Amino acid sequence: MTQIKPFEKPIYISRPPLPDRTAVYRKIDEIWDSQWLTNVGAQHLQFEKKLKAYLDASNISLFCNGTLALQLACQALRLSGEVITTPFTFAATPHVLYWNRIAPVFCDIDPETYNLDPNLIENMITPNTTAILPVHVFGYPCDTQGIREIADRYGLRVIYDAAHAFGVEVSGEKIGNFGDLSMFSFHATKIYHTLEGGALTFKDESLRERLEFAKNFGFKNEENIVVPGINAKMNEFQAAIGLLMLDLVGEEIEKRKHLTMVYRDRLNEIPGIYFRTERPKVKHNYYNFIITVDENKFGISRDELYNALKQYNIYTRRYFYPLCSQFQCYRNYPSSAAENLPVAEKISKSILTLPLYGSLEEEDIHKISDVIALHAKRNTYAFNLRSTCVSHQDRM
Ligand code: T4K
Repeated sequence: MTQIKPFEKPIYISRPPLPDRTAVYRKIDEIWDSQWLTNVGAQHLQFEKKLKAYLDASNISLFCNGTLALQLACQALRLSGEVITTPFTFAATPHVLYWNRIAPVFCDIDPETYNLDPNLIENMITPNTTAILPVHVFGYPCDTQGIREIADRYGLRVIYDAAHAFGVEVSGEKIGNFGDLSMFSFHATKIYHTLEGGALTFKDESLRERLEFAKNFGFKNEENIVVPGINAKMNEFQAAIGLLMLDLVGEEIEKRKHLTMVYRDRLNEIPGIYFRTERPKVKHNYYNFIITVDENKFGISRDELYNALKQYNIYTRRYFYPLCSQFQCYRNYPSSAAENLPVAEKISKSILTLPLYGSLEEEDIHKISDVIALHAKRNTYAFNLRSTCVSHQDRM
């Protein structure tokens, strides 16, 4: 078998883009001079205004992370009973329901988008259902129209978990403008980040006051504590990084787009490796690069490929495996039964997130693709070598 040398340093699925150090030092000076570190200081106010414009949102509220933002969004909308959501997501999505004493009801997903299948939502609605919580998973937008039609028909609220979807647009509309409310995560692993952080965008102005109380211990003023709120405020350092990162996110998306095209070009010819391409009318953010592995056609299973890549210092992730419906805390829910979620079960067992971030070199993508090709049943490596791998061969 042809030899490929492992990467000298580990290659992770993601690395955060970072602003220039001197710009960060200038921001630290501003914060130090103000001696105002949190509780809605100058950076927070400035960031909120700029982000609102960037997201073209009617209303916005900033948070210390996306999970608490989503948790308080459920409270602001007065959700209770049951909420229909996807099992193919990060743990935070059903957990926020659980923390609100709401039962997550898992609905199967669409095999193309990996998002909630609107045609199946209706079957999951009961008299206790108060909302739908879809996720724009990996930044691919949900069928927002289909979801809205069902929600309208049954008088349900819609909260979008848009943790992955910063910068995405559908038919020219910014992704945060669908449903009653959308949550963005600004965790370090996201395409746009504030170290940790999150935001809610929403149409109904009256939600703003509820959210402000909820994230600041319920304080209306020094003497009036109107709800048993929590501390979910974004601090000045997070807001300052957010301001600097807004100038960089466009470039980061462009770099990831270019690297995505290289992956697609290289992996296209490998049997049993599948990936998704652009959706009509969508401006994508190229947040990450996802493949599915068909063991019969490729030759080895997804898990074998995941382990094989590790030998080359390539650390992929199996987002989202296991499904949330398989977590110990949810697996006994009636909707968690595998027969209820055939598409999600299948995708979860074959999915793999490959490394993708702006500072990754095009050559790195070629080498990762070479390693994948090397493990294919019908070895495409010799073919690839003629076109793109010669430089790796030279370096070996
Ligand atoms: N809804 C959805 C759909 C979500 O995906 C998430 C979060 C949320 C809600 C909640 O939002 P937040 O409350 O987090 O704002 C990561 C993130 O911690 C999590 O934010 C994210 N989703 C999830 C998909 O991924 P882990 O535990 O898998 O990440 P971790 O620490 O293994 O990092 C992945 C790779 O990134 C590492 O191998 C190396 C690299 N990395 C990571 C960090 C933290 C860096 O290079 N630098 C870093 O600082 O959860």
